Amino acid sequence: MLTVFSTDHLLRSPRTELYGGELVRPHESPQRAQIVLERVLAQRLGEVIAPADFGMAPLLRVHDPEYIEFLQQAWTDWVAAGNRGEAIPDCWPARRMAQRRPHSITGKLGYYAMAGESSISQGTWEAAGAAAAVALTAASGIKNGARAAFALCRPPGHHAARDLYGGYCFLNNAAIAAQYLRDGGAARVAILDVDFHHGNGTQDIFYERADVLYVSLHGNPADAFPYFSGYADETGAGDGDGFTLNLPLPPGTEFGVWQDALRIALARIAQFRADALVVSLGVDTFAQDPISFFRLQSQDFSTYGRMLGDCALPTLFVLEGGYAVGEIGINVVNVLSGFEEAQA
Ligand code: Q9C
Ligand code: ZN
Repeated sequence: MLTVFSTDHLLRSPRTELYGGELVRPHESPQRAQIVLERVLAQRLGEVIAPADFGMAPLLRVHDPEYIEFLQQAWTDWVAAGNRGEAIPDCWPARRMAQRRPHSITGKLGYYAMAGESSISQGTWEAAGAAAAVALTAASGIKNGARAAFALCRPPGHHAARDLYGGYCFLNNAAIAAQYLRDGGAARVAILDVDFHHGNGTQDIFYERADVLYVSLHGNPADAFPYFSGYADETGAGDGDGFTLNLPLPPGTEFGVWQDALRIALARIAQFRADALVVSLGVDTFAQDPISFFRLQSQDFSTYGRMLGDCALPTLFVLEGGYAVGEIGINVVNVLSGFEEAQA
């Protein structure tokens, strides 16, 4: 399987994450991608290539132009305003308040943030742009007939909506890739989100569309981030009614129960008759993940990788979360190797 990787992910290396009332070292760290890359190489998964340049057009198919300008300018504006720490919002357009875009950078942070943990620091925009290019390059492999490709990208993307960042995400890499596949001729694209967290951004981007199916297995939002998205009764709207499927699962969920939900997800994807599958591949479902509450073991990632391979669809894997850094490489590559075993 082809892997696409850019060292430009290193440009996203903030010092802080707002966590438990403290500013801690971020869970979403540069080390994550380096460890996944090492495992890809050690297991000889296949060729590793650098991304091509796709420019801004594919980003603007998914994201709001003013949001992109905000991301490009946020760090510079934050520093110019005299702030000494990293850029963190502290005021949001909550219920019954004006939903307007302020001039002030602090106001803009609140306007565009769906959560407050993800500090913006120097290089965040450049790294997010490189991650989107990684996803697009892997998607172009699928478009050109590859059976599978792996976008080894960070920062992750599935919490980022058309004009929202947060949950460690800035540009929605999987959504940008799915839209690119649609624009390249795939009539129907399915997105399967196996990250522990609900992909509120991806759901929102495609919520009123019947050409991109969004299916997610995740920690019940009543108990888990992002708290305000991912309930089972969110099923799509308008033309997209019935084209979102959320399968929330409770604290302590073991692989057997998770696998039963995956079977439901895969049955819906088969019924949809997708031309291509995009997997939002977060491995924060792992039992030892520091911020999550499912109980998958490393061998379970191989088992479900084989189930994905059995779908026999052109499949793009896009890296999302996974914060047990010691095992992230093993768990990610177990999914990809399981997928390839099923192919064989
Ligand atoms: N107590 C991704 O996996 N904070 N993002 C959770 C838990 C945000 C996760 C706090 C987690 C974001 C891509
Ligand atoms: Zn996650």
